[in-house]
Parts: sequence; structure tokens; C-alpha cells
Amino acid sequence: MMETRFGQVVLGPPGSGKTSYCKAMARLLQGLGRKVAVINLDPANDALPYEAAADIQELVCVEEVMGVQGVGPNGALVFCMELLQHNMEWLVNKIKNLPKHYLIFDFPGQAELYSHHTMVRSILSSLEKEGARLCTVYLVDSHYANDPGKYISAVMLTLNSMLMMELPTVNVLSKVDAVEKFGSLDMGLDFYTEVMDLDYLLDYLGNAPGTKKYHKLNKAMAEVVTDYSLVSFLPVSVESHSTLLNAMKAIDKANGYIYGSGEERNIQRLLSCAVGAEFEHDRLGVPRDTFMREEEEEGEKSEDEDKLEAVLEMLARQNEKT
Ligand SMILES: Nc1nc2c(ncn2[C@@H]2O[C@H](COP(=O)(O)OP(=O)(O)O)[C@@H](O)[C@H]2O)c(=O)[nH]1
Ligand SMILES: [Mg+2]
Repeated sequence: MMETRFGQVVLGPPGSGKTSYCKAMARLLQGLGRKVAVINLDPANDALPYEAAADIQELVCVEEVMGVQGVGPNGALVFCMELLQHNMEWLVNKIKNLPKHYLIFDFPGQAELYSHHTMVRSILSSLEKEGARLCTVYLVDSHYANDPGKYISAVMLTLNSMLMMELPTVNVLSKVDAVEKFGSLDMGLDFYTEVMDLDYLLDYLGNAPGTKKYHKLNKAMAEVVTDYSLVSFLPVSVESHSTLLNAMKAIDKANGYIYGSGEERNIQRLLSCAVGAEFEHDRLGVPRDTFMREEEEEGEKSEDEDKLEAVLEMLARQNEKT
């Protein structure tokens, strides 16, 4: 057994922003004084933007698997994850060599790894048996909120992941700074983060020919999500410290992270710079309309973020000295 380690397992479809999130979250936590190791377990990740403390590419090369096994990229990914499942001592040894580190795992996104196979679940449960206290962070690209059909299917995938992974989970609506890039939302952002009653969305599903036929099916799917009442999201942008900080707080609560020395004070210092952080921001970490179009030109938020950035840099410098 290794000593108790806390960490995040970053999941979500390809392109949802996992790798960028790992980098941004690691930087925030390092700034607050945490020793962080990012571990890349996505063999398809090329050119990592962070320095990986361990990388599955040391264990297996996805191109080689495709060549030798004669399979496509998705088949090769399944092979790579099976290989990892059967070579867990490689990963456990890597982690043992990172004493007292907080772990962030960058996982592959292909949905079938989570919906049709059990190896990711098995990898995570081996880590837990070794003493890791993990929280899943499931990312969904916020641009799905622009399309009711895509949004409902993304929420279904999120629910599926929560049920399959059997871990504490914080779901994230990623790239929220760009939420209205592809058109304005039918409803306020909090409708999409709270996932209260998807019934409202059914009216927006469009009148494209053939859609009517599926109304009952869509209604039934929306009901599954609403009845489970498990899914909700936190809005996050890698460019917004306040949203990352908010996600961090939720994740720390979910896996029972114990603050290191001075860390809580650093968080308080950072929080005191996020104007209004104590009241209005409560669950979302930002005022609910920050990322909506009307508010786009106001300079308040970026000023806020500048201040956070300055404090984070100062804390990081202090941490280096001690
Ligand atoms: N605007 C914006 N773009 C983002 C954000 N996070 C990631 N991206 C972009 O989304 C794309 C996919 O990100 P990546 O981290 O590679 O996703 P992954 O495939 O899930 O690892 C990249 O072009 C990123 O620059 C964000 O918070 N805001
Ligand atoms: Mg990636």
C-alpha cells in the first residue's frame, strides 16, 4: 500500500478540455502551495502542455498498437487501457515515487471506454485499494448547451459516467467563457448547470422533419436524467481563476481533502480578491450571467481575474522560497 493520496480523475469526451483543465488546475493548486503531479493516461494526447510526472506513452505507443494489432485508433485505445489495467504496478510505482503529491489524472475521452468496458473502473479501483482518495471530474463542453438535443445526450453520458465510475464526482461545464460562441442560449446558464427539469428543453428540440416521431423517446430520456436527480454542473473556464477555485472547493469537499499547512490561509487570501465571492457566487463561483452575451463588454470580471492572477503569482513565489 502507498500512503494516502488525494487526487482528481479528469474525464469527458474528446475535446471537452481535459488536458487544458489538468494544466490550469495544477497551476492553481501549485500556486496555493500544494505539491501536484499530473499523470497522463491518454495515449492519444500528443504534445502535452504540462510536465507529466508519469505518461502512459512510456508504457505503450498507440501507433505501434495500431500497426501490430491491425486496429484503428479507438481499438488501439481499448488495447492500451487493458494493458495498463494488467500493468498497474507500473503506475503504482510511479505514484510511490511522488511522495505527498496531489494527483491529477488526464484520461482518454472515448465514450466506449466508460460505457462498454470496465477497465477504467478497474484501474481506478486498484488505485483506491492502494490508498488513493479520488474524485472524478467529468467535463462537458459548454457549447452543447446551445443545442438541446446534444445537451440532453451529453447529460445522459454524464449520468452514465457517474453510475459507472462509482466515485465522488464533480461535473464541469467547460470552456464556459465561450458558451455563447455558437449562438445565444434558449435559457439562462443556471438552467444548464442545475439540470433541474429537462422537460422544458423538449419544446426547443426543433421541428426538423422526423423529430416529432422521437418526441416520446426524448421525453423518456429527459425523465431518466430528471428522475435520477444526480447530474449538475459547475461552470469552468481555464482562463478564469474564480471558476477553477470554485471547482477546487467542490472537489476537495467531495473526496475529503485535508489542507496542507498554510494552504487554507492562501485560499482565503485568494478568495478575498474575488469580489463578492462570499455571497453572490455561492455555487457557481461567478455571478450567473458573467458568461452571457449581454455582459460581454463589461470589464469588471477581467479586472477581478487580474487581481486573482497577481495574488496567485505572489503565493507561488512565496511557496518557492519556503
Ligand atoms: N475558450 C476556451 N477554450 C478551451 C478551454 N479549455 C480548453 N479549450 C480548448 O479546447 C480544445 C480542446 O482542449 P483539450 O484540453 O485538448 O481537450 P481534451 O481532448 O479533452 O484533452 C483546445 O483547443 C483548447 O484550447 C476553456 O476553458 N476556454
Ligand atoms: Mg487531452
